[in-house]
Amino acid sequence: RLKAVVMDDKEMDLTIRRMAHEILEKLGGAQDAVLVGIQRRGVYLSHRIRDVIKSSGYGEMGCGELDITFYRDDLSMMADHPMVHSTSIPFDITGKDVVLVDDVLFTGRTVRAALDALMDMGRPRRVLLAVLVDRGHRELPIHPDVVGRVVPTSRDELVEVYVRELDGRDGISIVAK
Ligand code: 3GP
Ligand code: 5GP
Ligand code: MG
Repeated sequence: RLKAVVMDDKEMDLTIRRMAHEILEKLGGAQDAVLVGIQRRGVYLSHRIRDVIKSSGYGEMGCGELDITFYRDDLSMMADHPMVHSTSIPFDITGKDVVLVDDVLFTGRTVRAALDALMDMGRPRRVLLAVLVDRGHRELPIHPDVVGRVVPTSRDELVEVYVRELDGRDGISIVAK
């Protein structure tokens, strides 16, 4: 089932640190900017990025969450109709730079749904997309601004992202579905 290890815990830590600094570089600092993590692992990644930015002396960015629930339970079809289910964004995003954070970018439909939800909440000045893994197979004109690793995959593969908060360890693997 395991096909390849993409990153171990040390590489993932370095990658997240680099992504945090790339976000700072693209934003020109952290002022008037917020992080919004998408569902489970994107939320933990957004917290990691916030912590790196804070410990680099750029202040504590606000962190929100978008909880996206798929209304199909067939895993291979899950990405077809992503819907934003519930959200916790405890600040006004109008006029802010919003950094959307997700673990894996695949078809882009989740990000599209997330953008819809964001636009319902306010009018961000700008939205950037940061993803730990871009596995390809886009079905919409959505492109990440900050990428941890481009991982070419086939459709019958799955990228498993482990975060210590949920999985007890950090890392990324490719597995056969
Ligand atoms: P995660 O964000 O916590 O990683 O997409 C919803 C959840 O389903 C994600 O949780 C993701 O890990 C998991 N998932 C695993 N494989 C797939 C897949 O091929 N497509 C989709 N849409 N989700 C997947
Ligand atoms: P998309 O909507 O771009 O097709 O899929 C993005 C969402 O589905 C992400 O939030 C991600 O969690 C999940 N996803 C899609 N493919 C994979 C995958 O191969 N591995 C993991 N871990 N998540 C995936
Ligand atoms: Mg995700």
